[in-house]
Amino acid sequence: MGFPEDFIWGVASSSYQIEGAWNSDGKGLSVWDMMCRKQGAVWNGHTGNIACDHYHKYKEDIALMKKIGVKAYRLSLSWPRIIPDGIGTVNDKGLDFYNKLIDELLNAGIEPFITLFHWDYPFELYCLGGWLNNDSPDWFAEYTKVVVDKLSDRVKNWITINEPQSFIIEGHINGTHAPGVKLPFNQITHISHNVLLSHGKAVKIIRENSKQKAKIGFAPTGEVAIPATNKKSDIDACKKFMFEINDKSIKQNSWWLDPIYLGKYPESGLKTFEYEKPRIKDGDFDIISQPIDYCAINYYFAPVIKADNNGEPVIVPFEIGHTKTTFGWYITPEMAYWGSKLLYERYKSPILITENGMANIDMISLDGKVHDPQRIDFTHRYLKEVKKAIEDKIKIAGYFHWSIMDNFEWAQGFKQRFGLIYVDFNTQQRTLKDSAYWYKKVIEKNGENI
Ligand code: IFM
Repeated sequence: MGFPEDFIWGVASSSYQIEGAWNSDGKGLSVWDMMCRKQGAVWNGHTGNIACDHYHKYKEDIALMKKIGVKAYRLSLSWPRIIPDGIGTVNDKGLDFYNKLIDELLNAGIEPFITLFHWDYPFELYCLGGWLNNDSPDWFAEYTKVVVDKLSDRVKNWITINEPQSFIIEGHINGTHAPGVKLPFNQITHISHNVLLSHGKAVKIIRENSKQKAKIGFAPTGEVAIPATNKKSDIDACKKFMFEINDKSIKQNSWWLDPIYLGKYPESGLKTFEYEKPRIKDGDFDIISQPIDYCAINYYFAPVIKADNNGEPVIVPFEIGHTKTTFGWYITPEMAYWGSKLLYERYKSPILITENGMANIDMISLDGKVHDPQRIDFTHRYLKEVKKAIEDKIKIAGYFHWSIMDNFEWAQGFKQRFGLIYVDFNTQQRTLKDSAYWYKKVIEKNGENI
């Protein structure tokens, strides 16, 4: 047994990372437009002003996706492109860009998966307090309604929010991502609650307004861990590590997925946060725990965990020389098996791997090609673990490679290349990397060669 016939083989990207056209056709400012203007915020002063110029080159890009044979494309929408002030007047030209893009995808036989929010928050709403403002869930619902009214006749797959941990921790605690602030922890938990309410309200809007039966997910990227051995004690320690919250952090997936799937915050989190808990109103969990269809998850790296003598989790250090990507992230394919297994056991919802990939040293060789054997090996290893999980009866609906093309890697600018397609950022020339041809074969054979 291998990958199911209907396995979704996809690629992913996000609006700010590829679109460019930062001030074209009536687009409003996002917090990332502003962050890029802050001196020293982004490596070498890079900005997403042009990025991959996908706004103008989307047809070419979709033709390349078709050449690779992808079945699905996970894109995100720029909220301020659609509603420049975040709420109120809709920018028809901005919305029309996505309208045309969706048509182009469908004509190419590629299923669109829309992420409503992948970090390019409207700057005008940030000025009103952003996610701290208790109206922010309604703002998100308003934006969702505009999008669903326009696109749901053709789009049936939705991810509400991407990696809340990343944009909250990097953007609101460390200040290294937009909006670049450092807030106290009680405000962080408050933001997290508003983000969860935004998710819940968006799910409701999609269900009530979609012109066809919709499938919806939410994509966190929190702690996933790999047990050091198959001993029960190590596996239990791993679960504790993944789901118990013992430090003041909102990084654990349980902080996000327990409210959605179990209708409550994990007790350990409420206890640890004690005086810094979010203010929970009656009915909030009814909004947050709307049923969803995918437990979406992004996989990059994970620690190995063993149990100490009291059964408590301990991180096992990687041996000297354990392989890393150019980003410095350890390569840990087993997370795709263990993460999927432990999340599936806890939440009993089909897993959708919405991101997985690596930053690599990629360059155009003398023969004009881009040879990236490391990315092929990386992806092969992670997909083997996905296959193993499927063979263990864990429902995994699909896999989206991050990313379809090299792009603006946030505070790292264009330093890190994650794409299956090489982008020359000076000429905007695209070149399919060896990994793209390899992935094409994987898709054609529905993973039989994994
Ligand atoms: O590029 C990012 C993406 O925007 C969110 N997930 C992780 C990727 C690699 O850092």
